[in-house]
Amino acid sequence: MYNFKADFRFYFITDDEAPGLSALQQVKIAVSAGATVVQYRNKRFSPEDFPEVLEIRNFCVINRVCFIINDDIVLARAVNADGIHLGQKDADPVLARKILGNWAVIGVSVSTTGELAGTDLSCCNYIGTGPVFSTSTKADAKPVIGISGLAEAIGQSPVPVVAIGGITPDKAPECFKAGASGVAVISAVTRAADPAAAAGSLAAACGLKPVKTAGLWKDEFSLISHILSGFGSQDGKAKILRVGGGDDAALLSTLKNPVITSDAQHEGVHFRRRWQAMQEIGYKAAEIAFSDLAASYASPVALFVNLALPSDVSDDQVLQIYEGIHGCLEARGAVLGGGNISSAGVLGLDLFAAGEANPDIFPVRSAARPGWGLYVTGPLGLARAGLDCLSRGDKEFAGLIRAFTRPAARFDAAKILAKNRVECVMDISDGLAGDALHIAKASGVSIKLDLSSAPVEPELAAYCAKYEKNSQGVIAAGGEDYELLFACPAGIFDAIKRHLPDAFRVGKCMPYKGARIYGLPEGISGYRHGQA
Ligand code: TZP
Ligand code: MG
Repeated sequence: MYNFKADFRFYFITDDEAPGLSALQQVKIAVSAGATVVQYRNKRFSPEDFPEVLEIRNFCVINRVCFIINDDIVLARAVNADGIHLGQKDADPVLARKILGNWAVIGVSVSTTGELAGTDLSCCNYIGTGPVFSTSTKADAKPVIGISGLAEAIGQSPVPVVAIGGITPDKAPECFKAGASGVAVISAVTRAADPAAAAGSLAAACGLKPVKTAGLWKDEFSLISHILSGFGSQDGKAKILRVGGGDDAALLSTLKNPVITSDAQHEGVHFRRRWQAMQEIGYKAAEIAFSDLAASYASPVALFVNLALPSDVSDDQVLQIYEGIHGCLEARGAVLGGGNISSAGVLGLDLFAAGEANPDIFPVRSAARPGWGLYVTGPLGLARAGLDCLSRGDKEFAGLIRAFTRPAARFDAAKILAKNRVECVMDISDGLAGDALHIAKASGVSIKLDLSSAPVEPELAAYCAKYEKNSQGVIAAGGEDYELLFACPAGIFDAIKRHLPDAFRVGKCMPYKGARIYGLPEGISGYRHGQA
């Protein structure tokens, strides 16, 4: 969810009667000036306007501006808008939530405290309150409420308040002083003699600076040549890739015992662009593809990336994704072997990683034996908590958020496990509860989880206290930590622990007893990517 105080400061609404400016032109002016939210408001909407709405939506997405549709839930759904704004006489917010889903921002107009008391705000993320000052833009506007009316509504509203109606750069500071999260404007920009200058003054009054806006990606071939040439020399590339990047296929010269794995990262399932920089999306996709190699004791050699590219991404953003991928490749001593770019509905990365096997040992999930302990290489639950913080717009726990956006594959730990000849290993991507089940099933054993001695990182403890979460539950269900889960005799674990002090015991393997997993904290199953 949004951090409304930061993300909703300058809320621009399109004007369907602005002289000489299309809605798209207005949006470009407002967003370049620094607007943080755009609402498409067109009381005379007709289907011919649809392509323009889509273009506005795409422009907002690539420039990280929240895009909201006025009144029309179906239009909001059709263009995949970030949210909807509803008047008192429009559709029910509960219906909007049902149609647009949990992530949608739902705003409702509430003019007076009387109206506030009579409105069901259970599905609502913010209210728009006004007219604070007199306005001629809305013919059927309610009576002016003034700063005192605004302050009164803010005092009583359970959700953030955006002030609206007759707001100009000189009046905006009073609204913020009264506690408004943002100011919404139409005419102060669209009817100004110089709309760009007016939008600039409004942004300044909101404490915002102009931004350099990005355009949409256009040409696959120029992107590919940038990707192939743009990232300096990859050390050792010539040694690994005899032919690659630009030809029909790559000829790898080094692999004796190839280990191949694939992974996917899709927008809306694994990541959201608002939560992560493009570089982080690329870096994480590559690192977690390599995490499967770490769990197999293999060393990364080459990565192949198929990029699914929707029309709401800019050239620069594509290059930023590859910058992240190359950052990971450099850190892991691997090369980009090739890939493909194709147009698509949603942004996605399908990755194939090739590695060289450890010649002595290849660990599997099916090697656990009754009597062995079940262990992990490091703290669990951090990434899931970080995902939850991102979805709440809570930036307090930077370490947790980092665990979600910048996970590290445990090649260092894999080396120690391999040296100690641990034969049963997997990486934890779906959460301890779900992944322990994979080991139990594959090995034909039952596993009794015991998290009573699991360490709770201080930041995770603070998060659990703040949101009244059971830390053992978060540890058991949390996914995407990419620590290694392994089973071995207790004596071997003692030797490992000397080199991996953060490793700890999470349970034990037993002969099959009728159920695969025992001892799950209450209400815990597995982890679903992208859902906190
Ligand atoms: N709702 C209350 S006042 C208003 C709306 C849509 C119009 C705001 O327009 P302006 O031009 O910023 O006063
Ligand atoms: Mg309306």
